[in-house]
Amino acid sequence: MTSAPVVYGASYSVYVRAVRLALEEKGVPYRLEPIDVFAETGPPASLLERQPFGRIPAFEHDGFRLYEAGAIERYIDEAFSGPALQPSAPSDRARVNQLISILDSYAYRTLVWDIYVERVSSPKKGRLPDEARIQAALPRAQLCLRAIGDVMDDGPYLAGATLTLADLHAAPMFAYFTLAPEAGPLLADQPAIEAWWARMAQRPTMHATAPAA
Ligand SMILES: N[C@@H](CCC(=O)N[C@@H](CS)C(=O)NCC(=O)O)C(=O)O
Repeated sequence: MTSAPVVYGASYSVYVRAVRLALEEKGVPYRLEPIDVFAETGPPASLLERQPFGRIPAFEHDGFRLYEAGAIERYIDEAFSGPALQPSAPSDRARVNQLISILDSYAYRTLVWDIYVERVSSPKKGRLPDEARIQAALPRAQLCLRAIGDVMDDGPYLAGATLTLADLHAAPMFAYFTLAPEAGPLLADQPAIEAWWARMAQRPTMHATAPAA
């Protein structure tokens, strides 16, 4: 009998949500241990023991500690029963990994930090948006969406016919990005991604992992 895995982090985090989505889609019970990485005092020491870069999520299952969301998601898919979230053909699996890498390397900072945080999140905290930062991010966002759209082809999921980790890695980023008015026109140029997001946003696991108000 194995113990329930623990996810260390906060529900507002894109990467924590991606890991939770993998657990939810597999039907694995888990515990979310709250850690506020943006606390004024900085990341708590208990997090730094598990994640030396002070980022969330961290993860533990049966004494096995892991960090980096993509690695955690792959572990969850491989260690637990439930629907497979990675295709078995090498070329299809490579597409999933390529998408996860595009999301981490290019999309996360541009879509979430440069556009969503500047336009939506910072103003809520009383800061004026950095318009120059947003404007500079728009062509990069367009490039990200075009690249994802090219890999996606006709979909309906990002890596083809079935739901994979690529969808679960992307959806939390799009959940924030699409709250910014800049997202509408950018997505209108990528109808397959727009339709994908409309479907993903309705998944019960997206509701189950929605950030706490
Ligand atoms: N490469 C890390 C990235 C995790 C990450 O950036 N998490 C954000 C929250 S979504 C964070 O902890 N940010 C804290 C900070 O930037 O100080 C992973 O894949 O787990």
